[in-house]
Amino acid sequence: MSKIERAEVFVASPGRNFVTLRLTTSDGVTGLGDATLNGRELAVASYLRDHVVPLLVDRDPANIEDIWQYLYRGAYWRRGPVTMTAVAAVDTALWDIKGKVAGLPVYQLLGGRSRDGVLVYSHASGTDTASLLDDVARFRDLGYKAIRAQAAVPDAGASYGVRKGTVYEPAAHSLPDEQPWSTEAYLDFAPTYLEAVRDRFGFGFHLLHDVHHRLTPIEAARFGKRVEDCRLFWMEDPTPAENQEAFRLIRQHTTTPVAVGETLSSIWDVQHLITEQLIDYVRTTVVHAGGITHLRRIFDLAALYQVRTGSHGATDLSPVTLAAAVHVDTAVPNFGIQEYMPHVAETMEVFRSEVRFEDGMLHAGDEPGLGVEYDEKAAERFPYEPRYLPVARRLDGSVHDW
Ligand code: KDG
Ligand code: MG
Repeated sequence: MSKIERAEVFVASPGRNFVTLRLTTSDGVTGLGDATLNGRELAVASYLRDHVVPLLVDRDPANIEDIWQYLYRGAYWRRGPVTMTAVAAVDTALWDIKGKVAGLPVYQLLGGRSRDGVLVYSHASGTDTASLLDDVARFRDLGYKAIRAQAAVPDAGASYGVRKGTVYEPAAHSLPDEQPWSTEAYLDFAPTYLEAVRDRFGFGFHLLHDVHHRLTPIEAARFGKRVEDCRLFWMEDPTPAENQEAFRLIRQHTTTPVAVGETLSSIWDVQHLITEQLIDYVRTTVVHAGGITHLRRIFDLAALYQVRTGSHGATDLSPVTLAAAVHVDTAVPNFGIQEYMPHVAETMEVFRSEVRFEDGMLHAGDEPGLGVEYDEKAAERFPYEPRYLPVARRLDGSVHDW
């Protein structure tokens, strides 16, 4: 019987921080898992090194489900982003190993190909409407068939999702950047730039928008109703999702589709959103929702209720997660769309990935496993740097959801 012989946790910052788990079996097969939790990286690294690695050594890497159950139920303290990211890293690495042992790409182990490629959306942004329109034009020229649009709200400081220079990286400071927020200014302005995008470019591509948890349910209902003529593919995270019931109010008022899930880590967190059809797209990801095993379980539940997938894919999810996501997306029947923000060159020096972008779609490649290699020598040139996500404050100084 093959055994897990070694489990190594790498923390490095090639362009941004990533935590990566590498498992090696007694037969010399390696598997990679992403364990990055933006702004809380070392908590997951410690959870893995101090509490999970000692449990893995000598286990049979073939028993993915049993190891998943052991780490989830066996911890007693289960769920939550730190735990589920650590479990995800192990699970993803085990699927990578299983693919390599079988000589098959992971999507084949998940039931094979359901589609030719994986439709992606990327991020256009601007400091005002005119620069947003230029950016949308650029993404259309690059071949994207789906584009998310975000612009800076006048007089409300740094809005979510607006790029400075060539790369959007919100976790840019060694302590949280505090950014002002005005709901009133956003509600007045955001619909106007979404309308300007449709006026200028028409309806021949998918348009998305991320509200990023900033509105109350009734404000979100008003926003969704106001932008119905823009025919958004989705409005994302219109209100925080701790209270799943909150989405019922939004649903009662608008036909704008709703996407939720990037901060949620288990099937229980999305259970009512899915079974009561309060959302249209579930955005849970491999890395933050317990790996391929648990994500597949969420997606299968979603399929019963005509909820489609739309996995989170910002650059704080490493190329290992992106590859794993594209394998899952290739196989599941209820795939909707995949978020895609290309990683910077330093990141791709450390992670060599088979995933390819072509004509608005990502393709997984046919290498056995996930098709990603980690260059630990290259990673040594990029030591970990403490970085936090921003914190939002209303104009009266009180803390708001970022
Ligand atoms: O780490 C936080 C980011 O991944 C998040 O803010 C990005 O909302 C996001 C998105 O939709 O990509
Ligand atoms: Mg988002």
